[in-house]
Amino acid sequence: MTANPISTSKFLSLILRHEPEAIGLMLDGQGWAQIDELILLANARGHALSRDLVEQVVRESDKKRFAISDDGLRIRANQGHSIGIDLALTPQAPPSTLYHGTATRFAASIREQGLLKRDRQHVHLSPDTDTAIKVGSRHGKPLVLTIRAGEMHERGMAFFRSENGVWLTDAVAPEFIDWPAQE
Ligand code: HQG
Repeated sequence: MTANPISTSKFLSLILRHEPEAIGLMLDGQGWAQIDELILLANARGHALSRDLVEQVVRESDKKRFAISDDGLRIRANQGHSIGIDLALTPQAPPSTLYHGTATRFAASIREQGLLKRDRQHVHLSPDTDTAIKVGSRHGKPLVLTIRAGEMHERGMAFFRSENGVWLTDAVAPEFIDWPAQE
């Protein structure tokens, strides 16, 4: 049974970003699920979920991973999807510099190919180095790359800012990446 906030957050990430069909849930084109339906379907498959638990996870998520609609009826993941969702974000000008946290083992490949979105819908960029170190540590020894986002934007690349402050773009070519001196 899924009952505590951390396992519930992981379960909601899986369902709302990657595999809604695992419990027979349908998301709309912008990634929203009906909360009542989500709860019913989850419970039917042995994942203890309640309105209170959903609200607690949304409220307490350290990265604001989820949003509840203004009418309180629907929930979606703010970013991180692998399935074809149009978050309907408006392109906006990024700060001149953003950061990407990765692991040292990916360095050679990134030098050659730049940053690719791989299984996700976007390349994820952080507004500060602390966040980038955390993101990179998930994959191994962290490596923080500096991305000249302002320059990319001037050259016509679109940037989006998700509701939880993650910057999203399609790809980052090697020429826009500055490497730390010791890498
Ligand atoms: C790497 C978390 C080799 C890329 C975080 C990363 C984030 C390459 C990995 C969000 C490459 C993909 C996303 C290339 C990229 N060669 N490796 N050409 N291009 N990579 O998990 O950015 O906790 O899909 O550097 O906070 O780590 O889930 O992306 O290391 O916002 O809410 O390929 O997930 O949020 O890994 O993380 P991921 P990410 P949550």
